[in-house]
Amino acid sequence: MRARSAIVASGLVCELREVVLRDKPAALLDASPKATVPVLVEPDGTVIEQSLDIMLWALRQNDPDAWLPSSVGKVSAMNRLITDCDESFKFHLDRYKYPQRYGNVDRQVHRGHAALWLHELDAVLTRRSFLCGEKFTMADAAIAPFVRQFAHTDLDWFDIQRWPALRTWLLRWTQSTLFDGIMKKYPPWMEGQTPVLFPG
Ligand SMILES: N[C@@H](CCC(=O)N[C@@H](CS)C(=O)NCC(=O)O)C(=O)O
Repeated sequence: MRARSAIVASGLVCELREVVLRDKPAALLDASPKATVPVLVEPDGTVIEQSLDIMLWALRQNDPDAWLPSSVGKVSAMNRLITDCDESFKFHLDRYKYPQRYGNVDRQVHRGHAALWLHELDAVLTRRSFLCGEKFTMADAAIAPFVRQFAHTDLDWFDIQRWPALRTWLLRWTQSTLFDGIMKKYPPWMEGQTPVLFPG
């Protein structure tokens, strides 16, 4: 979702190869043995295998909506938010979602830790409409997919939390045309098929 968002925002068009994670094609493993998605292969064969790097790759070429921060201070603010998301929130989110994959940890404990950060985000979003200001930027696009995952793990619980600003922010994103564009489903890629373009 991160990579697709930035590609849509940049106006670039890529060939998209949808991968089913339990049946990874050899071409993915050849390009990127670490075998996670997304992976972007540039025309010269350079492989980019981190979602954030793919976002930067796209937005540094073209950023018509100014998703990238415009000052050093804003870069640090964005990096701090994304690092908190990827290093701490995601750790607890994974254990809240899949306690059995982590030795049957207590999912409520991890939900509690993750929720502390969501309280902080709600406080930020009470002061401004989006994470880094009054417009949607890379920080929102990078973080919203994980907040949505958290919400959908137990929607009834999420909905009764006192996070009005966070909920409004999430809803604005899930009701956007950007969200529709990145959620479009594609059949799994097969060797030799006609290339599928994204956005298509
Ligand atoms: N840090 C990587 C994480 C990528 C990642 O973990 N992707 C998941 C899917 S969202 C994956 O490919 N998992 C491998 C698997 O389930 O086999 C990034 O942001 O690109």
